[in-house]
Amino acid sequence: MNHQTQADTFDGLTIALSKGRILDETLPLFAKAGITPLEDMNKSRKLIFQTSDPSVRLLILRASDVPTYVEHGAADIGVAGKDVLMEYDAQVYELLDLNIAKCRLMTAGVAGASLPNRRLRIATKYVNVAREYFTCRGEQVDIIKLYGSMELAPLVGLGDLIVDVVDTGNTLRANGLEPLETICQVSSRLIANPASYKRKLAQLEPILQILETAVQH
Ligand code: PRT
Ligand code: MG
Repeated sequence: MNHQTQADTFDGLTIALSKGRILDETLPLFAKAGITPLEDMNKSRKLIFQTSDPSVRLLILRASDVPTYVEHGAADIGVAGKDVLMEYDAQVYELLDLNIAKCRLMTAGVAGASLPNRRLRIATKYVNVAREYFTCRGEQVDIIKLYGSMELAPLVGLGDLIVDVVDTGNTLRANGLEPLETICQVSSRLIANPASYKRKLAQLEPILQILETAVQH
């Protein structure tokens, strides 16, 4: 099903990306497939970018909105972290592990602190991931939903533990926290709208082949 607006007459390939580390690591991959934005995406305030390939355009979204745009066909393909895909469970195809923006979903708590002997409170933006993780371990917890700066929460008594993505762990340590358990490894994935994948396969296939080769080397 395609929910694009009447005003949107573009019939090429629309690719959803997010600013920051995913953009920085994805653009060199798409460049190998001949797709380069016509202006510097990190400097511009625009949200839609034409590329060197007139039949391909790029969208810049919040990382957590990428699966939603792709699920609804507003973007044909996109790049999203496995953490985001696990949390939001969008109906999209996961085509390729791009092996970029790698990190881990982890639990973390105040360094050296012992956990209280009662039902734990978990502060996180990954509420579904956290609930499933603790349920699988047979632990009943209360989840507190946050939208960012999770590292602050346990320092001021909002939750006993956090669930967040961790790369070097420097942000945790800078805030007096320590990483505890790894929930899973995370990398960014190329995702596709199922209908777009069938309808635009001819345009997609050569791009997929180049990306596949690029991430193997
Ligand atoms: O910022 P916004 O709320 O819009 O969204 P976001 O923070 O989810 O987006 P962004 O661009 O920061 O991250 C996009 C994706 O990058 C995530 O969904 C992950 O898949 C992936 N990724 C890889 C990371 C990291 N590494 C990472 N280190 N996302 C976030 N971080 C954070 C980490 O939580 C810590 O606060 O970066 C900070 C530095 O990490 P350390 O451990 O190296 O100190
Ligand atoms: Mg961020």
